[in-house]
Amino acid sequence: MSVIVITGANGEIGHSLVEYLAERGEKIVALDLKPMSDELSAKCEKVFIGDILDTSILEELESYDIKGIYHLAALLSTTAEKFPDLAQKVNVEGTHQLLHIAQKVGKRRNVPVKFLFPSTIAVYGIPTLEQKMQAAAIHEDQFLTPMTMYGVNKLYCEHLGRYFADRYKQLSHDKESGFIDFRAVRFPGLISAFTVPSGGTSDYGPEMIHCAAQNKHYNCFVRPDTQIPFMAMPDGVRALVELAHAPLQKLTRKVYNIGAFAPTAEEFYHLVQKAFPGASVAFEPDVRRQGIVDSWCADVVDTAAQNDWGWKAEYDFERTFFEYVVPNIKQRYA
Ligand code: AKB
Repeated sequence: MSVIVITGANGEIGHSLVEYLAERGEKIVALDLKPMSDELSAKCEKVFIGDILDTSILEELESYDIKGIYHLAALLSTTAEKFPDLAQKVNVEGTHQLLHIAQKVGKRRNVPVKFLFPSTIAVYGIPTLEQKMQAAAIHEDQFLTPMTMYGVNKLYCEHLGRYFADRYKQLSHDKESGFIDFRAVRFPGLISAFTVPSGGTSDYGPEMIHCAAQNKHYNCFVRPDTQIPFMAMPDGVRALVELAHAPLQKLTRKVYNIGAFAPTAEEFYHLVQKAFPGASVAFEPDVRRQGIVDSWCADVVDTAAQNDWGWKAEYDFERTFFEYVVPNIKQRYA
């Protein structure tokens, strides 16, 4: 029985991904630091609760016939900035360990393990706001000088994945590379109706929505003119799974931008008001978090993903609010 491993299964993307894959009959082995709900656990063959660096868990993981890994466990940008050394351990060493497992399992089964890696727009670091607005939508190979530990970690892991896939132990006599099929998407800020994000810097968008849905006031920590790309969670999950299923020969790169919509914080606020009339929001920028978001791109060019594996977001900004967020979130906070 071959399984799919999902790390960070209890996180924002993990929740939706477990449900999506379980509905399609996949056997899931989940790992998370925090216990999962009974409902979510019931959708998995096996649940490991513990640290991504726990060697006993990693050894047990390796004994499974793993066909794919979605390695979602990570500290996001704001948390990683507060605890950069921990971020290095979790984000980089955790990925390194998982790549090792994938390589060994791929070699044992003689079938490459698909390794899906959620990277991020935080890998971009644009020096000034003027350059950011001038550049507008950017390609995968521009401005790769991240200004956060999280961005640095993720960019390094993109390279680590490529190295493990193509050149791992390239001077050894035995064949050691070719046992991992590494693929990554650079996620924009994600909006989920079911989970509240924590530790990210794109969190102002979803936080504004979740506060409005609960009739709570929200102090937005960025300026109204702040612009970065966002995406509805169902599109984010679908992107990962569609990339996983894309024929390898069609892929011209290992790491892809994926875009959906790119509103300013003010546009976000206007739509929140339309969806939740009476929403109370004040803009009280936090200089340091603002600096992080200002270094990220205003939007992305995702033509490579469109051309290579047919990527197309199904949810635009309005549809995200009125067909996904509002009906589900109202139920959640009813
Ligand atoms: C964060 O804000 O850290 C994440 C991201 C953009 O990758 N949501």
